[in-house]
Amino acid sequence: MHLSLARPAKRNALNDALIAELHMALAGAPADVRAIVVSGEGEHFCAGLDLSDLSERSVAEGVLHSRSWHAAFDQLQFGRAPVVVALQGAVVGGGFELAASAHIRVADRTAFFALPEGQRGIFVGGGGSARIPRLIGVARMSDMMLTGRVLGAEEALAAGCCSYVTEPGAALDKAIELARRIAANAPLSNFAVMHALPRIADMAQGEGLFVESLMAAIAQGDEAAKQRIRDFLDKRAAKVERPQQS
Ligand code: 1HE
Repeated sequence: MHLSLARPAKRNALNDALIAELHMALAGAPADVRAIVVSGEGEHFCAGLDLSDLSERSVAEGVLHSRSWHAAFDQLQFGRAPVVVALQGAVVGGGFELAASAHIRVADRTAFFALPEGQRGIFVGGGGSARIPRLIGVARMSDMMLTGRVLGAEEALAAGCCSYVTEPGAALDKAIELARRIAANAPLSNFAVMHALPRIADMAQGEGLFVESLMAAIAQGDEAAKQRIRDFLDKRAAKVERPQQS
């Protein structure tokens, strides 16, 4: 399944309607969807919160607004299938928060990552303070928010903002290629990576190891695992290959 942010004239800035549509599209994903690609139309992935939406919100309305982003991005992270996001140009503020909710981030060389909330007098509200430090650490996120530091694609790769960098214009193709690979995995393995792995990583080690054992036993018991292991032993499955030297 492919979802695209389609407000290029506003650099795909996220207003209430777009957040609601994203949430509904993810929640309504067909039961047989195996991988999801999210991209943005135009030269920029996403300019973050639509600042013209911010105007006169009470404190309580502000909390509810942020919670609506949390619900949408939780649906992205903990939905039916892994999400690969294709990034170009601005990956800024709420756009970075959206990208941080995905399972894999592919950026092209035009991508730049920033958290201008500090300059705008606001704070992250789309889950960024919970998710972005898990990618790049509290120190780097603090630097980006306090000083307005902008990371280019290569710097972002080294920092952990994204996992792949492509030539300009090639991020979507690469994201689709990765999504096809994900879709070929056993669904229960993908489920474990999406739903068990981040929770185990948040647990104390003892509890985490126990939940890992449960998840491993559940996955192994599935017919798909038994079949795949038989295929390997019968030399019908691909070997693990060395990466190609560049
Ligand atoms: C917008 C927005 C927006 C563009 N809200 N309208 N986000 C920011 O602080 C980023 C603000 N945007 C930018 O810095 C730039 O627009 C970009 C670097 C993303 C793109 O630059 P550029 O030169 O390609 O486009 P532009 O001419 O600045 O913008 C084109 C139009 O989009 C223009 O409107 P127009 O009617 O004059 O054509 C802009 O006003 C509009 N536009 N970005 C509203 N963000 C849950 S908390 C999350 C908190 C945050 O996300 S804070 C970060 C907010």
